[in-house]
Amino acid sequence: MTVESELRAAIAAGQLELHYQPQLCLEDGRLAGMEALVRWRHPRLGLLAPGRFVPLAEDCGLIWELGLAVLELALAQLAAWDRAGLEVPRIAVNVSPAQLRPELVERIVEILDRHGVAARRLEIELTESALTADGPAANGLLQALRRMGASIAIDDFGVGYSSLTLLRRLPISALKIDRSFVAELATNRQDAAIVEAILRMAHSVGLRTVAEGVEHAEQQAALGELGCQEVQGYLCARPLEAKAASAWLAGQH
Ligand code: G
Ligand code: G
Ligand code: MN
Ligand code: NA
Repeated sequence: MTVESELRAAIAAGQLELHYQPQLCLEDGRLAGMEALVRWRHPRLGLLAPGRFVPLAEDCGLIWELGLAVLELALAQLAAWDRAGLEVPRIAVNVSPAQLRPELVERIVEILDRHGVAARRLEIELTESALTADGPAANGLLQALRRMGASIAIDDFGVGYSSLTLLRRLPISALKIDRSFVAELATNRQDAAIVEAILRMAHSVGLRTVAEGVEHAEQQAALGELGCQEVQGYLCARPLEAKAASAWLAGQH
Protein backbone atom coordinates (compact mmCIF):
# COMPACT_ATOMS: atom_id res chain seq x y z
CA MET A 1 0.00 0.00 0.00
CA THR A 2 1.32 3.47 -0.81
CA VAL A 3 1.51 6.02 1.98
CA GLU A 4 -1.25 7.93 0.21
CA SER A 5 -3.73 5.07 0.21
CA GLU A 6 -2.68 4.22 3.74
CA LEU A 7 -3.48 7.78 4.87
CA ARG A 8 -6.78 7.73 2.99
CA ALA A 9 -7.74 4.51 4.78
CA ALA A 10 -6.55 5.94 8.10
CA ILE A 11 -8.84 8.96 7.77
CA ALA A 12 -11.79 6.68 6.98
CA ALA A 13 -10.90 4.36 9.86
CA GLY A 14 -10.81 7.20 12.37
CA GLN A 15 -7.09 6.98 13.09
CA LEU A 16 -6.73 10.76 13.17
CA GLU A 17 -7.09 12.37 16.56
CA LEU A 18 -6.73 15.86 17.92
CA HIS A 19 -4.66 17.10 20.81
CA TYR A 20 -5.56 20.39 22.41
CA GLN A 21 -3.40 23.21 23.73
CA PRO A 22 -4.87 26.00 25.89
CA GLN A 23 -4.58 29.66 24.98
CA LEU A 24 -4.81 31.92 28.03
CA CYS A 25 -5.85 35.53 28.37
CA LEU A 26 -2.84 37.25 29.97
CA GLU A 27 -4.81 39.93 31.78
CA ASP A 28 -6.98 37.68 33.90
CA GLY A 29 -5.50 34.21 33.34
CA ARG A 30 -8.76 32.86 31.98
CA LEU A 31 -9.02 30.37 29.16
CA ALA A 32 -9.40 32.14 25.82
CA GLY A 33 -9.50 29.04 23.65
CA MET A 34 -7.99 25.71 22.68
CA GLU A 35 -5.90 25.04 19.57
CA ALA A 36 -6.61 21.67 17.95
CA LEU A 37 -3.49 19.87 16.67
CA VAL A 38 -3.87 16.75 14.55
CA ARG A 39 -2.03 13.46 15.10
CA TRP A 40 -2.20 10.09 13.33
CA ARG A 41 -2.58 7.15 15.71
CA HIS A 42 -0.78 4.72 13.39
CA PRO A 43 -1.38 1.05 14.21
CA ARG A 44 2.31 0.11 13.73
CA LEU A 45 4.26 3.36 14.01
CA GLY A 46 2.46 4.83 17.00
CA LEU A 47 1.51 8.47 17.33
CA LEU A 48 2.65 10.49 14.31
CA ALA A 49 3.12 14.27 14.44
CA PRO A 50 1.54 16.39 11.69
CA GLY A 51 4.93 17.03 10.11
CA ARG A 52 4.98 13.33 9.18
CA PHE A 53 1.76 13.35 7.15
CA VAL A 54 0.24 16.84 6.65
CA PRO A 55 2.75 17.84 3.92
CA LEU A 56 2.07 14.52 2.19
CA ALA A 57 -1.68 15.13 2.38
CA GLU A 58 -1.13 18.60 0.90
CA ASP A 59 0.87 17.16 -2.00
CA CYS A 60 -1.57 14.40 -2.93
CA GLY A 61 -4.82 16.33 -2.42
CA LEU A 62 -5.92 14.38 0.65
CA ILE A 63 -5.67 17.53 2.73
CA TRP A 64 -9.29 18.35 1.83
CA GLU A 65 -10.58 15.13 3.45
CA LEU A 66 -8.10 15.44 6.30
CA GLY A 67 -9.16 19.02 6.96
CA LEU A 68 -12.85 18.11 7.09
CA ALA A 69 -12.08 15.25 9.47
CA VAL A 70 -10.20 17.69 11.72
CA LEU A 71 -13.06 20.22 11.72
CA GLU A 72 -15.51 17.44 12.51
CA LEU A 73 -13.42 16.18 15.45
CA ALA A 74 -12.74 19.67 16.79
CA LEU A 75 -16.37 20.81 16.76
CA ALA A 76 -17.63 17.49 18.13
CA GLN A 77 -15.16 17.93 21.01
CA LEU A 78 -16.28 21.49 21.64
CA ALA A 79 -19.90 20.35 21.77
CA ALA A 80 -18.91 17.54 24.16
CA TRP A 81 -17.17 20.05 26.45
CA ASP A 82 -20.30 22.21 26.36
CA ARG A 83 -22.42 19.24 27.41
CA ALA A 84 -19.98 18.47 30.22
CA GLY A 85 -20.20 22.05 31.48
CA LEU A 86 -16.54 22.73 30.68
CA GLU A 87 -16.17 26.28 29.42
CA VAL A 88 -14.16 26.61 26.23
CA PRO A 89 -14.91 29.97 24.60
CA ARG A 90 -13.19 29.21 21.29
CA ILE A 91 -11.55 26.47 19.29
CA ALA A 92 -8.73 27.18 16.83
CA VAL A 93 -8.22 24.89 13.86
CA ASN A 94 -5.24 24.95 11.48
CA VAL A 95 -6.16 25.16 7.81
CA SER A 96 -3.76 24.59 4.91
CA PRO A 97 -3.76 26.83 1.82
CA ALA A 98 -5.02 23.92 -0.30
CA GLN A 99 -8.18 23.76 1.81
CA LEU A 100 -9.18 27.27 0.80
CA ARG A 101 -11.79 26.18 -1.74
CA PRO A 102 -15.15 27.95 -2.06
CA GLU A 103 -17.01 24.87 -0.71
CA LEU A 104 -15.13 25.17 2.56
CA VAL A 105 -17.58 27.76 3.90
CA GLU A 106 -20.69 25.63 3.37
CA ARG A 107 -18.97 22.57 4.79
CA ILE A 108 -18.00 24.49 7.93
CA VAL A 109 -21.55 25.85 8.31
CA GLU A 110 -22.91 22.32 8.03
CA ILE A 111 -20.50 20.93 10.66
CA LEU A 112 -21.17 23.86 13.04
CA ASP A 113 -24.95 23.42 12.69
CA ARG A 114 -24.81 19.69 13.20
CA HIS A 115 -22.93 20.18 16.48
CA GLY A 116 -24.91 23.23 17.57
CA VAL A 117 -21.77 25.39 17.83
CA ALA A 118 -21.90 29.13 17.06
CA ALA A 119 -19.55 30.19 14.27
CA ARG A 120 -18.01 32.94 16.40
CA ARG A 121 -16.42 30.23 18.56
CA LEU A 122 -14.37 28.92 15.63
CA GLU A 123 -11.02 30.43 14.76
CA ILE A 124 -9.27 29.43 11.56
CA GLU A 125 -5.45 29.55 11.73
CA LEU A 126 -3.72 30.25 8.44
CA THR A 127 -0.04 30.77 7.79
CA GLU A 128 1.15 33.83 5.94
CA SER A 129 1.95 31.69 2.90
CA ALA A 130 -1.75 30.87 2.54
CA LEU A 131 -2.43 34.55 2.03
CA THR A 132 0.44 35.51 -0.21
CA ALA A 133 0.27 32.49 -2.53
CA ASP A 134 -3.26 33.02 -3.75
CA GLY A 135 -4.21 36.60 -2.94
CA PRO A 136 -7.58 37.47 -4.49
CA ALA A 137 -9.10 33.98 -4.39
CA ALA A 138 -8.19 33.60 -0.73
CA ASN A 139 -9.53 37.06 0.00
CA GLY A 140 -13.08 36.24 -1.14
CA LEU A 141 -13.08 33.06 0.88
CA LEU A 142 -11.79 34.76 4.00
CA GLN A 143 -14.47 37.43 3.64
CA ALA A 144 -17.09 34.67 3.47
CA LEU A 145 -15.70 32.99 6.60
CA ARG A 146 -15.82 36.29 8.43
CA ARG A 147 -19.38 37.04 7.28
CA MET A 148 -20.32 33.62 8.57
CA GLY A 149 -18.97 34.65 11.98
CA ALA A 150 -15.71 32.72 12.29
CA SER A 151 -12.48 34.53 13.10
CA ILE A 152 -9.17 34.23 11.28
CA ALA A 153 -5.74 34.20 12.87
CA ILE A 154 -2.39 34.42 11.11
CA ASP A 155 -0.20 31.60 12.43
CA ASP A 156 3.61 31.80 12.81
CA PHE A 157 3.47 35.54 12.20
CA GLY A 158 6.76 37.24 11.46
CA VAL A 159 8.59 34.46 9.65
CA GLY A 160 6.75 34.89 6.33
CA TYR A 161 6.30 37.83 4.06
CA SER A 162 2.96 39.38 4.86
CA SER A 163 2.93 43.12 4.49
CA LEU A 164 0.98 45.65 6.47
CA THR A 165 -1.12 46.22 3.35
CA LEU A 166 -2.12 42.58 3.36
CA LEU A 167 -3.16 42.75 7.01
CA ARG A 168 -5.25 45.82 6.35
CA ARG A 169 -6.87 44.38 3.22
CA LEU A 170 -7.74 40.93 4.57
CA PRO A 171 -10.37 40.27 7.25
CA ILE A 172 -7.92 39.08 9.90
CA SER A 173 -8.86 39.03 13.61
CA ALA A 174 -5.65 37.93 15.30
CA LEU A 175 -1.91 37.51 14.91
CA LYS A 176 -0.03 34.60 16.45
CA ILE A 177 3.55 35.71 16.98
CA ASP A 178 5.91 32.96 15.90
CA ARG A 179 7.61 31.15 18.74
CA SER A 180 11.08 31.90 17.36
CA PHE A 181 10.64 35.52 18.52
CA VAL A 182 9.29 34.46 21.90
CA ALA A 183 12.16 32.06 22.59
CA GLU A 184 14.73 34.74 23.48
CA LEU A 185 12.32 37.48 24.35
CA ALA A 186 13.60 37.87 27.90
CA THR A 187 17.30 37.81 26.97
CA ASN A 188 17.70 39.18 23.44
CA ARG A 189 16.99 42.89 23.05
CA GLN A 190 16.51 42.62 19.32
CA ASP A 191 13.85 39.91 19.62
CA ALA A 192 12.15 41.93 22.33
CA ALA A 193 12.11 44.95 20.00
CA ILE A 194 10.61 42.88 17.18
CA VAL A 195 7.86 41.52 19.44
CA GLU A 196 7.15 45.00 20.74
CA ALA A 197 6.88 46.35 17.19
CA ILE A 198 4.56 43.51 16.09
CA LEU A 199 2.32 44.07 19.12
CA ARG A 200 2.12 47.81 18.60
CA MET A 201 1.39 47.41 14.91
CA ALA A 202 -1.23 44.70 15.52
CA HIS A 203 -3.04 46.66 18.20
CA SER A 204 -3.00 49.84 16.15
CA VAL A 205 -5.01 48.09 13.43
CA GLY A 206 -7.29 46.35 15.92
CA LEU A 207 -5.88 42.83 15.82
CA ARG A 208 -5.86 40.52 18.82
CA THR A 209 -2.41 39.14 19.68
CA VAL A 210 -1.38 35.65 20.75
CA ALA A 211 2.20 34.68 21.60
CA GLU A 212 3.19 31.10 20.77
CA GLY A 213 5.79 28.90 22.40
CA VAL A 214 5.71 30.53 25.83
CA GLU A 215 7.80 28.18 27.96
CA HIS A 216 9.08 30.34 30.83
CA ALA A 217 7.50 32.69 33.35
CA GLU A 218 9.99 35.43 32.33
CA GLN A 219 8.72 35.30 28.74
CA GLN A 220 5.14 35.51 29.92
CA ALA A 221 5.90 38.46 32.20
CA ALA A 222 7.69 40.30 29.38
CA LEU A 223 4.74 39.66 27.05
CA GLY A 224 2.36 41.01 29.66
CA GLU A 225 4.39 44.19 30.00
CA LEU A 226 4.38 44.63 26.23
CA GLY A 227 0.60 44.29 26.15
CA CYS A 228 0.27 40.93 24.42
CA GLN A 229 -3.27 39.67 24.98
CA GLU A 230 -2.99 35.88 24.91
CA VAL A 231 -0.32 33.23 25.46
CA GLN A 232 0.05 29.62 24.40
CA GLY A 233 2.90 27.28 25.25
CA TYR A 234 4.41 24.64 27.50
CA LEU A 235 4.38 27.00 30.50
CA CYS A 236 0.62 26.65 30.63
CA ALA A 237 0.27 23.18 29.08
CA ARG A 238 1.58 20.94 26.31
CA PRO A 239 -0.87 19.82 23.64
CA LEU A 240 -3.08 17.35 25.54
CA GLU A 241 -5.00 14.29 24.42
CA ALA A 242 -8.77 14.83 24.57
CA LYS A 243 -9.10 13.04 27.90
CA ALA A 244 -6.22 14.94 29.48
CA ALA A 245 -7.54 18.21 28.04
CA SER A 246 -10.92 17.54 29.67
CA ALA A 247 -9.21 16.84 33.00
CA TRP A 248 -7.19 20.05 32.64
CA LEU A 249 -10.37 22.01 31.93
CA ALA A 250 -12.11 20.47 34.94
CA GLY A 251 -9.16 21.60 37.08
CA GLN A 252 -9.57 25.19 35.91
CA HIS A 253 -12.87 25.61 37.71
O1 G B 1 1.52 19.81 16.97
P1 G B 1 2.76 20.09 16.22
O2 G B 1 3.76 21.01 16.86
O3 G B 1 3.47 18.85 15.84
O4 G B 1 2.29 20.82 14.88
C1 G B 1 3.19 21.06 13.88
C2 G B 1 2.54 21.80 12.77
O5 G B 1 1.46 21.08 12.20
C3 G B 1 2.00 23.14 13.21
O6 G B 1 2.61 24.12 12.42
C4 G B 1 0.56 23.10 12.90
O7 G B 1 0.14 24.33 12.33
C5 G B 1 0.41 21.96 11.91
N1 G B 1 -0.89 21.32 12.14
C6 G B 1 -1.32 20.79 13.29
N2 G B 1 -2.58 20.33 13.16
C7 G B 1 -2.96 20.61 11.90
C8 G B 1 -4.18 20.41 11.16
O8 G B 1 -5.17 19.91 11.65
N3 G B 1 -4.17 20.81 9.86
C9 G B 1 -3.09 21.40 9.28
N4 G B 1 -3.20 21.77 8.01
N5 G B 1 -1.94 21.63 9.94
C10 G B 1 -1.87 21.24 11.24
O1 G C 1 2.52 26.18 13.84
P1 G C 1 1.62 25.90 14.98
O2 G C 1 1.59 27.04 15.90
O3 G C 1 0.23 25.49 14.64
O4 G C 1 2.28 24.77 15.82
C1 G C 1 1.90 24.45 17.08
C2 G C 1 2.97 23.51 17.56
O5 G C 1 3.85 24.15 18.46
C3 G C 1 2.39 22.34 18.27
O6 G C 1 2.68 21.19 17.55
C4 G C 1 3.08 22.27 19.58
O7 G C 1 3.57 20.97 19.84
C5 G C 1 4.23 23.25 19.45
N1 G C 1 4.37 23.97 20.70
C6 G C 1 3.37 24.39 21.48
N2 G C 1 3.83 25.04 22.58
C7 G C 1 5.17 25.04 22.47
C8 G C 1 6.21 25.55 23.30
O8 G C 1 6.00 26.17 24.34
N3 G C 1 7.47 25.38 22.85
C9 G C 1 7.75 24.73 21.70
N4 G C 1 9.03 24.59 21.35
N5 G C 1 6.80 24.22 20.89
C10 G C 1 5.51 24.37 21.28
MN1 MN D 1 -1.33 26.88 14.75
NA1 NA E 1 2.32 28.47 15.00
